[in-house]
Amino acid sequence: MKTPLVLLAAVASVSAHATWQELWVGSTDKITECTRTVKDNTPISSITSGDMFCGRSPAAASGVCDVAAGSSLTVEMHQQPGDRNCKTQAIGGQHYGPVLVYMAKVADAKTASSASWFKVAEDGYTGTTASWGTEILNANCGKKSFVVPKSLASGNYLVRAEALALHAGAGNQQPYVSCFQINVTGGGSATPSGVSFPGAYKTSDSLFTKSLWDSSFKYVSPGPAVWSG
Ligand SMILES: *[C@@H]1O[C@H](CO)[C@@H](O)[C@H](O)[C@H]1NC(C)=O
Ligand SMILES: [Cu+2]
Repeated sequence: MKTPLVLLAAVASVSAHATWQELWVGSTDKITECTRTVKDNTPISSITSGDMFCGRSPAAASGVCDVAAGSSLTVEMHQQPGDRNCKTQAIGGQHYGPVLVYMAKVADAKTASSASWFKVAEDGYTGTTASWGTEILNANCGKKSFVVPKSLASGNYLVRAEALALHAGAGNQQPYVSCFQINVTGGGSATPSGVSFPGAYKTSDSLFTKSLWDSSFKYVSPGPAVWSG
């Protein structure tokens, strides 16, 4: 009786899709005040899709959250809108893959529709059990914290959170992306140059051409190195 098991597994993996939803500024829960909320928890169809910019049909938020340069931000992912129950995995099933956070300076965080992104955080894979970024995310109730570099110039930015699930094998990546609208205050003079989305990832990148289930799989960080200021 193998068929029912296969069907169960398929259902579980569908319901395990997820979205980035909430933002914390330091210890203040901003909920979705500054979140460009995406349409639903379905992954982006391809790493070269236009949806790689800020996710699938995002709605601009009414808010722009002030964040002091050098302080902490936390992005938060869950399977269903508004369900922050830590008993439910943030991104369930076997959604193994890195968790990445990018930022980009923009003129107006509420309206920006193009940007040059630099990477501020990455939980990749160190080759051991439970060391995938998505597994670390699940262990932290969907929360990924990072520091807004102290030297970064003040002004409006988009924060782009990404979980890049690789479990479906070579050529079948499942990117989950949302953006957050922030205003960096008290910053320095750094204006790091960046990459575009779509554009930063190529289907020919080694991370995407070999299945993580292959014994010779090696984790190669997608996109640029982390810029820490
Ligand atoms: C960003 O912060 C600066 C400094 O506090 C403030 O003058 C400016 O109005 C803020 N901009 C937005 C869009 O919130
Ligand atoms: Cu999924």
